Amino acid sequence: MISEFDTSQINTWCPSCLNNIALRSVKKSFVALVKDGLNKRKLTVVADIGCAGKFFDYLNVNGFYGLHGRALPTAFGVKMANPELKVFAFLGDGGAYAEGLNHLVHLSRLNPDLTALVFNNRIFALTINQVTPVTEYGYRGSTTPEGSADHPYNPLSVALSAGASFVARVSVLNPEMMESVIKKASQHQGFSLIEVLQPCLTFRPDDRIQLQKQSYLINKPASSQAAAQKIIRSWNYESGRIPLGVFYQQKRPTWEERHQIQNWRRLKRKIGYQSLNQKRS
Ligand SMILES: Cc1ncc(C[n+]2csc(CCOP(=O)(O)OP(=O)(O)O)c2C)c(N)n1
Ligand SMILES: [Mg+2]
Repeated sequence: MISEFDTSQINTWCPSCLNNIALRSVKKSFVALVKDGLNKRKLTVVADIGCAGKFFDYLNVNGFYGLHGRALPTAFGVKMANPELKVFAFLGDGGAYAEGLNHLVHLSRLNPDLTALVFNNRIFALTINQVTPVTEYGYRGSTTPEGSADHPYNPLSVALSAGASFVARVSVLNPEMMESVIKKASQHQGFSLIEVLQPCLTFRPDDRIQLQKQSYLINKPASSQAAAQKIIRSWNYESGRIPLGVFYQQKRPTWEERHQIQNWRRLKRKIGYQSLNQKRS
């Protein structure tokens, strides 16, 4: 039952925010994971700061609020400390693609077994409508009244180049697909990146229509990294058709496997803090 993941927190998203649809998909995916045998206590959410971070407020699971832009290294630390946890990071496009871009690159490269859900509304929404690195040229936001003078970059392409082993894009307007991709990502052994297109109805209401008109589903993941780059780069975050689906999935050793983290955790270290202090004095 999805109500087992409800909390008593007051919902402070804007009325009718499409994140509410996504929240339902997330809860349904969590129900399915528990049904498949995952201990609910092992489900762990690490949240960034922003509207996207608030998912954690409305999910009755263990977790941690990171600093803005730092949900990914925090999630990685949680996983390192206890590899038995099933870790999901919730962050926005600002947190993932601006402040936290370096972490996205390194987690893609290092491949720890955790899932990142990046809610992309193409603005810093909670701080009221500033451009992020995936906002299009010409966008009039609160700090760009004359229109943004900069073009976006393609973060999924960067993540793939850095070695991401699972790269997908879904839309909050297609909750069944979102649910199924979350399931696939959580079954994937390694770092899975899901970009969730989430039109902000308050500041960018036209995005909803654009997403409806311009998005299309791809059939299956690309068979090579080069083919995945081609499909990912077919949308430049400004104009044109928007592909949705799992673009790339590759089995390769996780960070935990390569570092034999199970053995590592059993090591008993004698650090000798006292002698360190003596040397200093
Ligand atoms: C280090 C730091 N920088 C800036 C902020 C201010 N801040 C809080 S939420 C936010 C916007 C977040 O945007 P995004 O990550 O895209 O999430 P959204 O609100 O759009 O879901 C910002 C800039 C902060 N809290 N901490
Ligand atoms: Mg945002």
